[in-house]
Amino acid sequence: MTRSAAADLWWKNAVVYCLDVETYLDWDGDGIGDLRGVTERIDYLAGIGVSCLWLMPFYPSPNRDDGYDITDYYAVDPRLGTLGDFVVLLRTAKDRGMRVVIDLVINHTSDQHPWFKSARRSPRSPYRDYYVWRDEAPPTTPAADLVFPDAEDSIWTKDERSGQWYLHHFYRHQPDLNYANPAVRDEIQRIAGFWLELGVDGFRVDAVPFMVEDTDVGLDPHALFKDLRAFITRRRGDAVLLGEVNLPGKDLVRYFGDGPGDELQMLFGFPVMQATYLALVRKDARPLRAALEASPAAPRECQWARFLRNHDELTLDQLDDDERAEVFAAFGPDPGMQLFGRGLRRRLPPMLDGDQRRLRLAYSLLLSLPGTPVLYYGEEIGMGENLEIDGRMSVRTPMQWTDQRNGGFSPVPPSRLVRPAVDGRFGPMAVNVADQRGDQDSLLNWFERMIRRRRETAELGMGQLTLLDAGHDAVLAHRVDEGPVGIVLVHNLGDEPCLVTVELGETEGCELTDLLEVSGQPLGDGGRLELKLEAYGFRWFRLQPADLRSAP
Ligand code: TEU
Repeated sequence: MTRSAAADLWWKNAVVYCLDVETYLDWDGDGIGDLRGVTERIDYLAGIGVSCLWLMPFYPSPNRDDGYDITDYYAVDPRLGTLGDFVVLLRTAKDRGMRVVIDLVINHTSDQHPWFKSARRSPRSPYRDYYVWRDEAPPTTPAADLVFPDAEDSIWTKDERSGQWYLHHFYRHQPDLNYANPAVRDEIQRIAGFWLELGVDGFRVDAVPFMVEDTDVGLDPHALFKDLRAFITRRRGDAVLLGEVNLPGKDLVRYFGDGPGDELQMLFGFPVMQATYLALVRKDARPLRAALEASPAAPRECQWARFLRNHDELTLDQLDDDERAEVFAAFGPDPGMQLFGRGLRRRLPPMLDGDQRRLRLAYSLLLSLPGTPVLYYGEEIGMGENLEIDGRMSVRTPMQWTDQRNGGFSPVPPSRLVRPAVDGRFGPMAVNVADQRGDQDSLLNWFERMIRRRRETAELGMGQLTLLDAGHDAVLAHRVDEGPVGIVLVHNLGDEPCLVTVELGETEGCELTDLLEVSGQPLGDGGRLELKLEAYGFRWFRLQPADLRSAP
């Protein structure tokens, strides 16, 4: 694969970084992060190798679901800045070679959106059918269908004024939009078209599986997304749709679409993410191996988004009850660490008791699985969570820049912060950008080196996965081949060193380059890779014909 060809499919070798504007950096001194703060940190992000930002919702909102309840799709929450600030952020990012995708929250609006306020005023409102209504009392919602069981006992709520019930898969203040209505589909295209025209590079599409109910007679979600993809591609040829589709594998891959992929170019690999946690807990690679075996390769123009957590609860809803209980027991034994009966409201460093070996093993896996890595802000320095904050907000605390007040996030008194900072062992006094910048062995500098190596290894984004036999249940050995180049990776998830022998097949005339450290030629006779892995150790190699020129 030539680098130029890889560039055409930029999303296949991006390094994505998700941040929440309101918790990243408070530039105007009101205790709330803002767009200007993010702009001031673009060089920091470019410096660690981020090539694409994912900005969580920054639109006007009552903020009852942290901005995923929108009242105006064409504006910026005045607490966070202006459209002018947004354009400056975009241009600054682009100047550094960084793309920007934004959250497209189109399953629902806020109940304070003018459309819904009009719709509920009168059944004759032009916006009435922008939403989903029913006359008769709804059936009971199965518990498994309640996304927020702590707050809702049904996905329908009665609107007293009209006496009808309206659909809301999330909170009752988030009424679902009605995709059977062509006017809604037109509105969504206008919204996406507006932000594309401003210069965004695509969208993270929120809550995809909820947008079209299987009871929506005659409405095919895949037709809807083929339509949306065709639209964004007409407006911007290389714009990307990154879908939040938390479904099991067979249903999940359908959202890539048909052929080379004509729906969502990128999908979060929820099944592999969840299996990774089970493998980490068991110190056994087999759950991860099984998930990778069950996960089909993405179509040529599509890509798996690899992640270890997002801004929500760390969902383990695709594990079985015993497996989930196993992860809960190891990583979140206190019920206050668990959420919705399916997830954890913790970040990885506290779950691993700060063990840098295991942390780096986990993120080496994230960076080396075939796919595009997506980091959640603060992972690069090993931030923890603040369990004193309710629900999912425990992992959405202010970014930790220094060991000064509020971690350098804001100059205001702590009581005026948008959200309390983390305290203690994983808080800013111990974990912050400034301290780690100066320490070559810090997690931050480790990430910078590893992300650089990932970006120099485009085969990981373009190539085909083969799982290898390492002879140890604790070791995941895989290779990703693109043309004549094979990237070979071994990860020891166990807490004991082990001798690993991996058959690489025909290697006559090939050379093996150690991509992470200077080491001897572990390539034995007959294409056998033989090496010792420390506890939680990992190695990356490039195997290629000796006469082939390649990256350093
Ligand atoms: O989440 C959709 C959703 O279903 C999640 O709750 C998911 O089940 C869980 O995170 C496991 O992946 C999206 C946003 O990510 C979330 O923050 C919003 O609250 C929700 O949509 C409503 O917009």
